[in-house]
Amino acid sequence: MKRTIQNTPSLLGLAATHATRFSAAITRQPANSAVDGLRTDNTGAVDIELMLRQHSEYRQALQQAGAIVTELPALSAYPDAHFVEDTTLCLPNLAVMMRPGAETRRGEVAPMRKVLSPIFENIADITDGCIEAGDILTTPSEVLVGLSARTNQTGADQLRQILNSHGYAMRILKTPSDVLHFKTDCSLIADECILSTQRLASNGCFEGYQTLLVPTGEEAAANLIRYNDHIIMPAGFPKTEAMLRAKGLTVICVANSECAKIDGGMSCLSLRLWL
Ligand code: CIR
Repeated sequence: MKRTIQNTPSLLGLAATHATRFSAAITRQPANSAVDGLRTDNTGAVDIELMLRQHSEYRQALQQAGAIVTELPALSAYPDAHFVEDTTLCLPNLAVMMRPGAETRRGEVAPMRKVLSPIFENIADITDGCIEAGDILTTPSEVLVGLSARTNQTGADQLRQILNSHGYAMRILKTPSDVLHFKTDCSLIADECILSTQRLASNGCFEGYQTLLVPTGEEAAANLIRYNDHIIMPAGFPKTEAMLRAKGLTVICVANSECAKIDGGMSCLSLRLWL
């Protein structure tokens, strides 16, 4: 049964599970080459200085939410490498290294594996097909994977095998065709509540969850993160911000104009984990 929250702040209360409660985060400094990051539309030149300032604000927001942040050095050979989320699915006691569908991004994975090896007891690798973790939404009870131009059935099937062998349930869904990643259009905002665009939620994929729809015209606000008891969202979406605050959530807004030009949002910029 699909439920839509009307006015129940208590349902969005304190973060309690591995899907919302973390202690650490990993980010990577944008390289000067980030101006050449992959993009679907040309919405203007990227201002690298401004991107660096916005990235620094993003790290501060994570710290304000309680994260110990490790900032990795820029990788100039990989213009999209600061979108660290796409390289790895992090779960308690398990990291799964992705195999990006974008060939120019495949080389980002090995350096991240090196960083994570001392942290995770179990590390698995996607070796067949392709999958980017921007297409993966972790909830307390399952892992949702949206097939997209970057994530195919073969990659998703291999991930399912890995996850099932570690006791995690996984469900395969579809990302709308004109949307880059599954999580471009949705976020977990509380342990049982998903914020989604209408176009994604309308296919019924979130049945069983409380769902909150992003106000029309603010679809780009659907990608945000819940980190402990804070929501970190992009600045410039007043209706979404007001809606979340009205539900009792503590919101931090971070300017994201420059990453947005190369299709990056709040979740892409960090790996969230437990140390
Ligand atoms: C790309 O196209 O791969 C990057 N320019 C943006 C990646 C955004 N990552 C994400 O949504 N998880």
